[in-house]
Order: sequence, then C-alpha cells, then structure tokens
Amino acid sequence: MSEEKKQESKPKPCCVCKPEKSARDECLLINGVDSPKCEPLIAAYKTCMKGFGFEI
Ligand SMILES: [Cu+2]
Repeated sequence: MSEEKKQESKPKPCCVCKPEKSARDECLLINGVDSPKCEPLIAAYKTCMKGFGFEI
C-alpha cells in the first residue's frame, strides 16, 4: 500500500498490538464474545492501542 510509507510515524491500527489482538480474538473465538474471561485480554488490547494513539 502506498499510504504505508507516509504514515510511518503513526502506524495503522492493524499493524500494532498484534499479539494482544490475536490473544483477544482467540479468546473471543473460543469463549464467545460475551464471555467475561476475555475482558482482561480486551482491556490489554485497548491499553496497547491507546499507547499508539488509537481510541477503540
Ligand atoms: Cu496494517
């Protein structure tokens, strides 16, 4: 993608927090979206995204 280079200082949401995202996604997949089990993982992902300036 050509936009990728211009935004090097600010990464895209899809390029950051990948381990946190996959952990969250896997949890949601296994336990379902309403499972409280995944709340810490969702929180960890949000915190990580926030660190990169993304409010989700
Ligand atoms: Cu990306």
